[in-house]
Amino acid sequence: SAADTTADTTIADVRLTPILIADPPLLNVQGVHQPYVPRLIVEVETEGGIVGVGETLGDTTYLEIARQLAPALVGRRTSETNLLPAIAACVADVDAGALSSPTDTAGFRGTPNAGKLRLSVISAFEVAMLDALGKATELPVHALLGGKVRDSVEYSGYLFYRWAEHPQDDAPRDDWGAALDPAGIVEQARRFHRDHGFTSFKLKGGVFPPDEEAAAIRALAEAFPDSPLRLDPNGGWSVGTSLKVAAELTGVLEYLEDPTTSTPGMAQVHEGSGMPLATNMCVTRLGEIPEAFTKDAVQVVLSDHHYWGGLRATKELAAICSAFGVGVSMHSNTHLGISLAAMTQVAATVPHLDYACDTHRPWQTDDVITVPHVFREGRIEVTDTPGLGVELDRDALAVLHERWLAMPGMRDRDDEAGMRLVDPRWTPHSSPRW
Ligand code: GKR
Ligand code: MG
Repeated sequence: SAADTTADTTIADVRLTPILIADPPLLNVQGVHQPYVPRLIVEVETEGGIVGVGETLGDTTYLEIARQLAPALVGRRTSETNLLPAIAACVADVDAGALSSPTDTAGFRGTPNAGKLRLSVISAFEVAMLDALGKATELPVHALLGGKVRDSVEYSGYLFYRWAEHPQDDAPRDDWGAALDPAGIVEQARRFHRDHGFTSFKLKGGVFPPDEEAAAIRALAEAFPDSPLRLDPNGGWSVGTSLKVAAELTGVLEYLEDPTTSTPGMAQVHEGSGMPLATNMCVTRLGEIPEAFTKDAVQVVLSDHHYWGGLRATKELAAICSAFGVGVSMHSNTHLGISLAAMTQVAATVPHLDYACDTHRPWQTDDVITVPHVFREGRIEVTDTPGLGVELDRDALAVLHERWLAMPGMRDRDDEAGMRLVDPRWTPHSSPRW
């Protein structure tokens, strides 16, 4: 009845559970992943008792914003996701200190600002509201976004240089071994291919001198001649170095991702090399689009619903990209199954998604859903189950929250601090490393 529907879509309670998830010692331009990474799980419960779930970054700043936003949603309808930015702007203050922190995870998404942090929090609320709304209306989230245009979404195998183990004695261990040279990277790709069927690969660069990373790409090209390949040094190179690597790897890479920082720098690299460039660092909010697109600085934008403010915002971004003939792919951070479900649902609705999406998920041994996803031939099937099609595993959630309570030192991702345990003189690189 109409009364039941109102009860099912009116928000009665919002619960926030910060967690720590295990992460291997993956290397990047800023340092190394620490043994645990914070995430935030959001539950939105309706008056009718329907629970929707969302997941986003869980560092302290994000958590503070979420704590301010959560109570303001009680009494709203789960369908009112368009109001989230305005509500967040009214209720959520962002501590200026957090914005200038060199260790904020936002370092990988350009300069941090209050608006970007709020959007990342909003994304988890939007997803949780859509999950609840989908369950109330018996529709999958993709149907709430206009319906899927594909039945499965392709992901790329995300390769990292890595140590065999973390330097901390009590850190979780795995059986991957170290990958510190081309042979190690190829071996990692073979395991990803064997276990998950990935046929597209991305190598996280910015770790070793560029010619060593180019050699790893060549070795991958030889081992997987039909696979699209990408290299992402997270802005670790100068324009000159980027031009040199781009020239060397033309025809070998599908695209080069954020070789250098700044829109003018990216524009110079593309103009001088013709190499397609992708970014999750220089186009990170709508205001950065006009300069980047008119200067032809980027040819592929890596959307990320956590960064852009949710699933609807991701679709809007994709539409703008399409108007400018710019491609869309998907960026990822360390994440669990709720995020993977949300990424898959929105990716299923984007017409011109011409590249395999990034995901860190295969590196995570934890999850908070009862039936973790399985990659088949590198793809995740787009479920038609109402909402996101996942169920919260409350026991697992409780364990990971206990870990968060027990380890206050891990509540903010800090790759630089991780590296300083091994190299005390390690400092963040404010200028290109190479
Ligand atoms: O997990 O080390 C990492 C990545 O470097 C991540 O933080 C980046 O945001 O995956 C990301 C990227 O594509 O730049
Ligand atoms: Mg990137």
